[in-house]
Amino acid sequence: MNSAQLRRARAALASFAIETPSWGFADTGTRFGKFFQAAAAIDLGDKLADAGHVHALTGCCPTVAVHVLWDFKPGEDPKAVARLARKNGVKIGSINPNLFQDQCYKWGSFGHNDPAIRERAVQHCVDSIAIGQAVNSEYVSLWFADGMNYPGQGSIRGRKHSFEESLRALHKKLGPKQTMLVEYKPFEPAFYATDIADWGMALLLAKKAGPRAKVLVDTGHHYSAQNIEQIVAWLLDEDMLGGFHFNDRRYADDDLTLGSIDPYQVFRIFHEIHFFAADRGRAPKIAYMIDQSHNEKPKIEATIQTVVMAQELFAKAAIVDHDALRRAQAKNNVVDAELILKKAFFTDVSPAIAAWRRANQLPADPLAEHRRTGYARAAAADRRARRKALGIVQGGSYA
Ligand code: PSV
Ligand code: MN
Repeated sequence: MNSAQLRRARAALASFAIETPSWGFADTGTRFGKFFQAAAAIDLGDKLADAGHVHALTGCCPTVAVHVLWDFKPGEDPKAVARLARKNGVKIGSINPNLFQDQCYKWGSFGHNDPAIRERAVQHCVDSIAIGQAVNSEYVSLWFADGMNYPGQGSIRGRKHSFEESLRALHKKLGPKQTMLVEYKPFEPAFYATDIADWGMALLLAKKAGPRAKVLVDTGHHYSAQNIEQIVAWLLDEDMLGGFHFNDRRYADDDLTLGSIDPYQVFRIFHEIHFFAADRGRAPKIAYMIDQSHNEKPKIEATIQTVVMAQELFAKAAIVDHDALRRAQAKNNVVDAELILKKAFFTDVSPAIAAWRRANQLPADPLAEHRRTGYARAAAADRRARRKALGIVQGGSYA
């Protein structure tokens, strides 16, 4: 790396934070089964402790996303949760309402044909907005399992109208500092027609909802050959990119560790963001978040791997030579333009990362340091004993 690259990579690292998901620390799995881990978090206290540990090691994950139904007991004081987060060295980040588990949502939530169910779903989101305000969180992140499994089951246009109406009603309840993120996903659990199936639908709905609604791109929620960075560039240009849920994938929404399959894709996404910032002279405001659940890897290790990979790829994308790229593009010099991206991708940015970690009194190797601390071993012992005391029998051995 030359000194200009070092400077740019350091500046990028200083500006980069990524939110961890509370659910990524707990026992989760596939719809076919779960393989339990002794060190998995049992409750929100454990999740926040794990998130705090990851932040202490990486210096890059100051906030934790929470899922309202999974993390908040009925009647729980959100301010107490915020205090617990602070005690663990983190803050509560995006609030994720849950519109897919209650029995009443069998035929949908915002897209349900019964106005009473739609109202109930909107009310749950209004309650989530209030939680967000109590804990000073900026983002309410909406994902809908709504859709249909069979042709003819319902009116596609009717459901679209219900979404428009409910999202507009919800937008009115946002506080002045809150942003509402609309996530899309082409499949699962609805396989014939998901109501918000792609970025175009999310974009239209967000635009109709109001100025503080933006699109959330979950990298796993795309068809195999889809060009995600193109979607990102378009959303940026429209000032409609609100945030990311990062993960990698091979076939569907499989939540693999970021960059484990295709790090170059993540690099290309970050490149579009840095290139946009260079052209506009301002960095866009984007909520970077992880959305991964790990069934095989130890959860904290997988999270650290993801964070470290995200930092590395963000730094690599920051050193793309934008002037040279613009010149190559102006001359339609395809080979040079491509090589400019490749050169940055293959540059070893570890000197910049090492310097940034040193400057922030962080361990040089967060994963090695995590293993050295014995945190997972201690968590496993503690949580195994607490499960026993609580009478939680999950079967199998807690590896
Ligand atoms: C749905 O697949 C999703 O991506 C949404 O963001 C949910 O909130 C999250 O996964 C739950 O893991
Ligand atoms: Mn997601």
